[in-house]
Amino acid sequence: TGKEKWPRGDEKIWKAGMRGVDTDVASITKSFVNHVQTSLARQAHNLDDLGAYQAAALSVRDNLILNWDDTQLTYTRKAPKRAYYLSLEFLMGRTLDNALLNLGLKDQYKDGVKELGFSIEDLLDKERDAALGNGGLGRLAACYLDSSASQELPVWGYGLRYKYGIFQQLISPEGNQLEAPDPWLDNQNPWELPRLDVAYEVRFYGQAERLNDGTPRASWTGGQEVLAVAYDVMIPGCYTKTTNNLRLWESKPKRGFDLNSFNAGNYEGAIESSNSAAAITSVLYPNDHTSFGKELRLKQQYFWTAASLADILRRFKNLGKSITEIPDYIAIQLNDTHPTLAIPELMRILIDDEDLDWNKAWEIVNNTFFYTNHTVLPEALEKWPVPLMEHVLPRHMQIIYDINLFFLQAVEKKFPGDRDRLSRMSLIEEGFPKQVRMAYLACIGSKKVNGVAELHSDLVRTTILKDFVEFEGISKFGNVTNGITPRRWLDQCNPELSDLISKTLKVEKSVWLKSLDKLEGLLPFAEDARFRREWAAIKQRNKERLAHYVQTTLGFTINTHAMFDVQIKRLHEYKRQTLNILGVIHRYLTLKAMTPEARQKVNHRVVFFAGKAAPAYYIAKLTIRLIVNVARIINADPDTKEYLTVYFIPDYSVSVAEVLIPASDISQHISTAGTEASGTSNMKFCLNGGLLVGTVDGANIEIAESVGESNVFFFGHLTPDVEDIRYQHMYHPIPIEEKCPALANVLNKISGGMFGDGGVYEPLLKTIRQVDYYLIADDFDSYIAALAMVDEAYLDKTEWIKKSIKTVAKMGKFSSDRAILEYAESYWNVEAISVAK
Ligand code: OAK
Repeated sequence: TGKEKWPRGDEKIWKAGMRGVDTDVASITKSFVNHVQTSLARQAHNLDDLGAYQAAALSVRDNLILNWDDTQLTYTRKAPKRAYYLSLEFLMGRTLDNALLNLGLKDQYKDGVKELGFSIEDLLDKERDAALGNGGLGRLAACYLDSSASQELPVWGYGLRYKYGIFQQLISPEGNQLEAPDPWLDNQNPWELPRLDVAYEVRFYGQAERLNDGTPRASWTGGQEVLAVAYDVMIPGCYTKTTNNLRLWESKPKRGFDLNSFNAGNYEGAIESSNSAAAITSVLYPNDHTSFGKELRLKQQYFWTAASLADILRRFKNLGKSITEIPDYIAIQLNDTHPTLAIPELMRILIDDEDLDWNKAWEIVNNTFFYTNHTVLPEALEKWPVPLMEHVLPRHMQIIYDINLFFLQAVEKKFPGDRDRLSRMSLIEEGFPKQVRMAYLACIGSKKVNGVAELHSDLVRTTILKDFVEFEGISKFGNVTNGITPRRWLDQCNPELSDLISKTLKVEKSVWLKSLDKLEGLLPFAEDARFRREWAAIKQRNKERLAHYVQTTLGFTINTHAMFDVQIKRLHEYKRQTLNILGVIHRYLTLKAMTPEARQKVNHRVVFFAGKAAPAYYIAKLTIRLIVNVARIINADPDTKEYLTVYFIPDYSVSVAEVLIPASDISQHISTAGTEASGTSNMKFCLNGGLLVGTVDGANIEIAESVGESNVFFFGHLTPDVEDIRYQHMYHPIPIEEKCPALANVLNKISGGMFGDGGVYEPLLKTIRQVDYYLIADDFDSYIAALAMVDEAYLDKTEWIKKSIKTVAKMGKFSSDRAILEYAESYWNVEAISVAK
């Protein structure tokens, strides 16, 4: 009733019971043993590393839960404006190490488990990644949660609890990518709290009928109803009590199964409806930058946005405020267009359930949502077929039509008679079938729209949303350059470097990890020879750690005295892993043509690739096959293998990235100019002292502005030229032999069978020889020249280390703390709020 006395019984006894694990080693071991025996029902004599990991996790979790509880209570009592980050993907990776570091308990747990006969590293290694995302967009969401908690911002994430995350990647002996399911929940997940009592009904299909009673209301009935059940994941901030929440929804049938069908002997029918409900959150779609228009995907999007909004509004209603005050208490960030249905859904609630008039409802919606665009690639821009929408979400389709009508009326008023403009800007794209343009809906329904790096935000303003800028004014369209959390991407993945930085700056980690600009204090140490030696020694040990990983997982022995050159990211034509592997072949051919004496002067290089391809992306999979087979041939060539080797590391993941990134000397971010919205791994490499080889694209540009252009190896054509070059490809093509003989030679070697059956690669080679949409041939020579500059620079080890130090020193801007504070201050109007100790 809300009027009951709290707590029941004697408050003192309650308080005495509410305590976490004390942070001394003795208390930690006690709690560990207790969890082994009671929570896990296991014993000392049969406890393996997995069990020990679980016990450690449960013990750490005890403290997280108490912090989480205090945080949520503070939010409830103080009722600040809150922000909600809606993302279909959260690529969290592992949690235990991150939680230990954020709580400042790593050393104590290390000692504690050691006393009990375990090594903390072995335990950390037992944790499976929570891989509920494809790539950049999902990992960014995870970094933003970490930063929100660390900066004490009242932010919750909302997503889906997929039973299967991103597929596991296997590589067949021929070099083909094979996909296997990722049953990440099979060992139980200690980091989630099932909230079986927090559940909402979500409807699909059925009939929507306008009431036609002088209001815009309609009734939506029938169809399928499923249940959304909440699972909460605690998000600890760094050296703060603030522990935020990530709420993930699981779908369940509303009733166990249909008893009527069951009793009538229709067993399959009874089970089928229950299976169809469970299917909604069964698997993450493994597409990155492609939208397929599949019904189940649409159901995922609606299921998640409807449950999240219901939950957000229930919390808001507990405040006892008027419904029109929603924008004073709630900001909702849409992570790309995937949650755009939240816009018509909030309209539906305000109109059909709350009985507001259209304009009032639209004003509330318009002040509540914020939309971030993460790509300008046309194939990634979501469009939903109108017939599918009408079938699955009939009421929302009506609302979208109404939004469109009022919107186009306003456009017509501002630009009278401009029919072209109306059809360009319509939420409905004409065609067979008609389609709903989700980016446009997200744009007009939001208070602000932003891109994720300066160049990208400019492209959003001048290309895909140009008409909308002209109509709504430029001030609605901003930029928030992405960031990464320095907790995971420096302190956790590179502990030695993090310790050296603290020691050198004489600043506590609790301070500089949350004010990353402090890294600038490293600048003078670039001139300190002893410091440089320590810096280089750490890089060397990180290389050895990576070599050990490769040795134990793949069985290869790596030359750790070579330069480590890394490209790890989703496989995509625009990211141009092909350019890299073709460059490798070119280097190999050059080495082969040298005398043994000449070769001795060549910089030794180990090239690493890792990344997954969407299962249906044929060309991307072919690129993997090429890389694997080039590696097979080159690594076995006695003439050159000392100077050049290539590895494809299978099953790329957040935790694999944590091993690869600190070991790199250079990394490659070589997208065709104008195609990579931002990139975030570029930031991770630089923060770990690796230098960039890159195109003038995305956040590479801002990184170079910060660290100095002399510390980045740029190459390739610039964004404004790309369109003209593509035009030339179409209408005045130059044969590749003429345009780039070096590349033509490489392609011919592949066709000729140097790396196995050349015919296999024809479809891939054709994309370059014929259309070359991503400008491989146009950029090849300047790419090879950039790599030559890298070789040249690497000869002078002292200068190289100076570059590395200066780069790290200037990376402060790229902390996701800076980015999330920009969202909080300039977009959401949400303030930090501290949780009493
Ligand atoms: C995935 C699916 C649809 C639309 C965008 C994406 C995506 O992952 N975009 C990536 O977002 C990252 C975070 O903003 C950027 O750093 C990448 O450049 C961008 O490709």
